[in-house]
Amino acid sequence: MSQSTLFQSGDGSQAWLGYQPMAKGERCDQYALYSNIAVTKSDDIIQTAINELSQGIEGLLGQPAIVSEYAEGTSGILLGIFDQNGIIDECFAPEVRSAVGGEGYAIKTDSSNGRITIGASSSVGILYGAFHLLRLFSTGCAVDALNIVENPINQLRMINQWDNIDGSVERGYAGKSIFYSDNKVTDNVERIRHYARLLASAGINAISINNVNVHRVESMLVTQPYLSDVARLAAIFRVYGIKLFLSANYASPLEIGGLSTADPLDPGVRQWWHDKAAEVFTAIPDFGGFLVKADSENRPGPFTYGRDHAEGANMLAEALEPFGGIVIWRCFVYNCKQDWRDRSTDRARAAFDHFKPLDGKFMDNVILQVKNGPIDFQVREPVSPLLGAMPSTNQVLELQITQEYTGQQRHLCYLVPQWKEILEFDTLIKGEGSTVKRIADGSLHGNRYSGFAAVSNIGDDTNWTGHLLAQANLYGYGRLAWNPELSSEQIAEEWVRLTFGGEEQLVHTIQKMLMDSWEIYESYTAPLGVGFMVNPDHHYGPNVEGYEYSMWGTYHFADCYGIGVDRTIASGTGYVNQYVGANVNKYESLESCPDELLLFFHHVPYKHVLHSGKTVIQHIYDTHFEGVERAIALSDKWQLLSGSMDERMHKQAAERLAEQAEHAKEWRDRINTYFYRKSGIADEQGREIY
Ligand code: GCV
Repeated sequence: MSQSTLFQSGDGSQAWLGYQPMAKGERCDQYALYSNIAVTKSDDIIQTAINELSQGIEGLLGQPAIVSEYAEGTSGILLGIFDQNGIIDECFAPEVRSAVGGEGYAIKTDSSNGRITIGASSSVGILYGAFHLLRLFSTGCAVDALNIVENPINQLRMINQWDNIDGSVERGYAGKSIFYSDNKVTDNVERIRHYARLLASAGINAISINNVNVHRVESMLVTQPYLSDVARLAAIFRVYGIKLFLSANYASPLEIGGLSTADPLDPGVRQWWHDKAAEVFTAIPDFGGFLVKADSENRPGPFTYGRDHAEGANMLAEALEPFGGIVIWRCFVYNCKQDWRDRSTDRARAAFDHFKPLDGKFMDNVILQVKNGPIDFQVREPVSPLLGAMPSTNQVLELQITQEYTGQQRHLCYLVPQWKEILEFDTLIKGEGSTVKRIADGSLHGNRYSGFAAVSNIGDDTNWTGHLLAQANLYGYGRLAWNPELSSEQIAEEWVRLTFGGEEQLVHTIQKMLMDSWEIYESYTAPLGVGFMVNPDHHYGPNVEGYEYSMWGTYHFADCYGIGVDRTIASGTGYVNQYVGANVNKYESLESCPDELLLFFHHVPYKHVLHSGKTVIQHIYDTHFEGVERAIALSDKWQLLSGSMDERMHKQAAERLAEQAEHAKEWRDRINTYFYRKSGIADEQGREIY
């Protein structure tokens, strides 16, 4: 490999915006034609686009870009908004201009006058167009005949930080918060600005900056002096086209407002929130609104006052409405004080049972945020039946980028393939084609608001995500939220090229490692969709009975005869009935239930034969033995890449992959031993089980 293709200055801190110097040659000469940047009219966001283009061009070509105002005949990259300047309009046919939506853009090369024009109907469209062009440059694409029109498919493309003001991050696996330390908003905003760049470059347009579990000090983010600090952060994100939201504590009127109640129907409470909204919007005129976790896992909410979720959410929505704000209300509501002996309470049923009856009762500026599965971001779950089940209510899909249950960024688990499966799932709610992606993009029900939200996976670790390769999940989330039609392979390849350069062997090795990783992780952890089997509280590492007798409702019911949760209509909790049409029969019947979800829906004997032809017990043994071999192979493949990237980056991932291989053995041995002892059935291949 030539020296110039190496990623030279890498410690992972630049993530996918490294812009390493290109090798001299044809492509480099082609890009050099576009190292002038001309602009017809600027503002803060367009200025951001110019800065990004300048930085990218300088990094890639090794020479500074020249920025100027557009003058007749200027060549290079031309930026402008439609209907403001004839020169921009002339570049694009009227039908192209009208096809570009609020956040979209068009890019066109006119090689006769050496110009690439980025046109949009808004400044943020120009910024997204600039990042698109930089992506093409950084991945070595030809730019001499561009004719691109792009619009985001999803409206809300949001990131949720679970950061606490003491500097910790709930379910954070990459160091401390970049936003807070010692009960203060940080003054060190450079890292936050860089984060905004990363997010915008992947297409993110909204962020909530504090944990949904809002404790006492965080509750005061809506009051001075904290509010001025929040406004400072909002300004950083604003120039990247990202709207700022706060997670709100439902009991704020009581806890920080000096009132004796937080009852949503109480006039004093309503007035308190109205005044609060006015104060926040005075400080941050383009504030997004509140994200709320209420009556969930011991957080306060309207239930305390005998009110339902619609009454609870609408009270906040009314307060925010005059200012254009929205309420994002989470549906992660279930009984977290369950008794394992009570077989009629099923955590999986809870969100649907709580919210479905409220369809049509929420105000227009309320959005319900629904986790992708009915339990909690397991390596394998069915799609939540609540998604799409409330046609008259705005919904967004919630994903988890942080790998709480998928290896905590110590194991490699590229989640984009999992998210793709979720998006392609056909709910059948309005007949065939009622896929989750059409619920998320709003086209199925035509709601006012829709989109994606996801829990971030970053912290103050140098490489942002702890495991270097976990950056692919953050990048992939943004790209998928922008365009769910992109394939997992495409996104992986794009990310690898941007992060490590374009050496083909390296690109294909890392892409393949990413693509295999979800299946590998699943194979040595909880089998066949049953979930959990992790250590309580921190959720890392195997513990088959870690949650089996606790209050959280996450049981597998393994005994000496069999395993799995009977959620059928015929003999179980009836959860299956929350699905629609053929999906009901698919999950209800043992014959048609997919193997990978079998134990989520059915309790079966260990000798039950899967569609694969194996018994459940043999499947457990085989996948756990194979999973370890495959985890070791991941580590070996990475070793072969030593020398083809900066040693620091190589080392970061090498250490994690080695740990994964070791830890996979622990998973294998604990799971296999447990089920061997429970079932008394030996491995057909006589492998070592303790
Ligand atoms: C922020 C799970 C996690 C919690 C998280 C909760 C939620 O229970 O373990 O850390 O709390 O989900 O999504 O609200």
